Amino acid sequence: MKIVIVCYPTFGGSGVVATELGLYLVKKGYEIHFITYKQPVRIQNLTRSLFFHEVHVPTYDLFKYQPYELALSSRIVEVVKKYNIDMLHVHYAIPHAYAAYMGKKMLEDEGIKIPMITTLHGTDITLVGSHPFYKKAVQFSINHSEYVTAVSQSLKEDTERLFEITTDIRVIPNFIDNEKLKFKTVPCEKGQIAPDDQLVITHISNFRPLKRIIDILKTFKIISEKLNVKLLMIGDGPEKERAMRYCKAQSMEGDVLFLGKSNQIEEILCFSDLFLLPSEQESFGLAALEAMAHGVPVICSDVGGLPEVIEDGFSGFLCPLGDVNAMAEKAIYILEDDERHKKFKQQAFESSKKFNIEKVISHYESLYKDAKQTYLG
Ligand code: GMT
Repeated sequence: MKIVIVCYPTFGGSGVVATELGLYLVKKGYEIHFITYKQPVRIQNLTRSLFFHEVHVPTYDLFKYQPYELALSSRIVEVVKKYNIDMLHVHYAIPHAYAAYMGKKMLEDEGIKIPMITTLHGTDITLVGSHPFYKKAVQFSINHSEYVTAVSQSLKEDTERLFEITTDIRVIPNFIDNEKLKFKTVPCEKGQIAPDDQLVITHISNFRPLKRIIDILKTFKIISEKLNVKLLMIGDGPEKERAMRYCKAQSMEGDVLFLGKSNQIEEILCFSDLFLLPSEQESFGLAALEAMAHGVPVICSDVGGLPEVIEDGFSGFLCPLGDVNAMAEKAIYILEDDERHKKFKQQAFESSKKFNIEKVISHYESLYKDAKQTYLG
């Protein structure tokens, strides 16, 4: 089967999920065509069944905003015709679902029928999509997708609450490739990062306000009064500067390392002892699942889809939003006792297996088969 995947090519969760899905499908014999504005970060080599088609947006002075959707729709039409594509799978509704719908309609005009699957990831619904300036167009493109999936039950419910949805939304959670991790021989050394006797607490995100970066620093400060710990802050974004200033003001600079965007997540998670994710909203929390798959317990806020990923008291703890004392208390509880820490690490790993790639992707595959039978005959 030949599938076009439209996604963001960046480090963000939706792009990572789309890329890993495509790579896995290639291994299973599918022909996958990524369409986006840059080669996705997790794709190293293109092959005979793995293609990348760049979307170019010519700039013109008249435009205050360059028309990316237009260029994307045209590229979709071109690729579908050239490679005889069977279906479109778009990740993140804005503007991908809208652009794909336009592509689908243009193709229809030429007598080519193609079904479209839209996967909702979170902020495309909760933060951006439901904004009155976008809502109508987002709702329209969701309702005109042949299939719609959401990465958690919580996101499905949010979508149905915030929009007037006429299409059935199926929940297909995000996934992790435990096998790939098992055979990856990354050196697991703290190196210069921390001495052997120091515990490492990690956070990975895009440092947007909803990640509540200052809560991480406050939580860490309380933990550091009891235990010998270091905090690794991975990623980049608008809150990073403020966070660095906060560390300086609190004299925490020596204990908190800002490592920026990294392609070496596995190397870092390998020696991490705990993961903090105090977000205000999180439809799934892929970063938390990645941590768990590396045997790292997670302390996070009890919001959105996080309770579907983290089992309270087993793979970590869910705490009330903004309650830095509760988060620190749970973190100390896990870290202060070696045996307990080991148990939580093992449990976090066990818990991650629920989201094994093989199992989860079979749901996408059923959808593709169904779409092919129903719409292509
Ligand atoms: O975390 C972000 O803000 C990035 C965003 C994205 O679009 O990549 O993440 C969303 O999609 C991820 C993959 O499905 C989910 O794991 C994240 O929870 C979700 N973020 C939010 O809902 C805030």
